[in-house]
Amino acid sequence: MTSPRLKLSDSEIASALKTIPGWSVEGGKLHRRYQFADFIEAWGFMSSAALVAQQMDHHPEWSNVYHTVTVDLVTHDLKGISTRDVELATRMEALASR
Ligand code: H2B
Repeated sequence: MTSPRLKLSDSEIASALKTIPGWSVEGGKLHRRYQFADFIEAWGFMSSAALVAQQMDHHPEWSNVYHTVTVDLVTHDLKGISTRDVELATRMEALASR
């Protein structure tokens, strides 16, 4: 069901970042701050992303303040950024732009 988790090298991370505009690396984690129109849009995004995260067995570090959702993705078991972080970021992009 779930895709493999492969830890990425710095150069692999650099090329992956080109596929997910808006994301950067902060403190060794994939990072993005989403701004929605209002709280309910932010919460709707978090609800749908939570279902995807659970399905992937991959859980974000995130927080919400009003219409802002701040996301950090890292693979704790591998102590670094993995293919699954990139996959979750890609899926979050699709959800955020709906
Ligand atoms: N999420 C994240 N972000 N990193 C992990 O290493 C991780 C996870 N591990 N979700 C998963 C759960 C694992 O510990 C369980 C047992 O599947």
